[in-house]
Amino acid sequence: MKDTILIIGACGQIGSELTQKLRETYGNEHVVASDIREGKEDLMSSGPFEILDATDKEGILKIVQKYNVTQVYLMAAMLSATGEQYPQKAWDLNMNSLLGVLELAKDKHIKQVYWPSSIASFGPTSPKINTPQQTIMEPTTVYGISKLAGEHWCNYYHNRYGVDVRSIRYPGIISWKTKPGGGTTDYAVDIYFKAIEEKKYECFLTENTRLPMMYMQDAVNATIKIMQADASKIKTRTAYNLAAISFTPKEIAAEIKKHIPEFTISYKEDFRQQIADSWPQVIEDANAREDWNWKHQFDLELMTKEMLKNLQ
Ligand code: AKB
Repeated sequence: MKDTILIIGACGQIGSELTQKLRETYGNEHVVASDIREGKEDLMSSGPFEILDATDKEGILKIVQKYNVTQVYLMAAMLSATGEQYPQKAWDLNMNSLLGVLELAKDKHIKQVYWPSSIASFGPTSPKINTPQQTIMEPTTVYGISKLAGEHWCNYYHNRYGVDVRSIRYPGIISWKTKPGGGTTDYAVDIYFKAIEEKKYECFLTENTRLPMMYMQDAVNATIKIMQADASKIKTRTAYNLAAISFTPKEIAAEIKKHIPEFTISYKEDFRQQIADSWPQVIEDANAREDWNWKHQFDLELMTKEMLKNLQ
């Protein structure tokens, strides 16, 4: 029997592009998109769409039964910057949604779960350069705490109940179709929009703040690849480090300037600087490359060309 997939949080930055790619791969009717509110027309009309609160376990079960869902991609989350404004809400959304889906998998309503973790699960005491898969992890944001706790819940449900749950620690994701909301790495998306619209950008991080990043196409490919891998290849059941590019605001601005010479950048740091300073600068991801053959395609140069071409 062909898999039927449910995406929770399908209207978000990653969810929307993941839905599109999964529909291309598995067929529109086999990919059910859901979100707490309506999204873009093409996402809602190209296949089944349901309004769903990610923390409503019974609501999820109803949809799982209605469509005979076998796999769930749980993409709904409150990100790092918004999480610091609403710590309780961030914990509630990020944790209760995951625990509900893991319970449904434990009770055999679904066969496979994807849940994203993040570089935010590391903290200021983790090594900043070539941050290994296993190292000190003492996150200081509520988002990071929820991601680290979530990773261990995934590992627990796998070890104790045999749940097939898979996860990646995403870096900042850069895309042009749907803007991210409430993250610390969002500047690396906004900068392209502003470069086209206004030829200038005021950055909320300082010029030399280096963070791990990735182009959306690579992130979506990695997500589908880890889910399609044979279960025997998935040796890490917390979450895999995943790396592509690391750059600073100054470096991305210099790359944009090659295409838009009049572009200028200025810097005015805010509370997000402290969050960025607590995260790794460059991630080491040998395990993902070895275990399930992960490879990235986009570097800063290629990504910048794609972003500007599509936004123009
Ligand atoms: C954020 O900035 O909060 C996210 C992330 C790195 O998980 N993009």
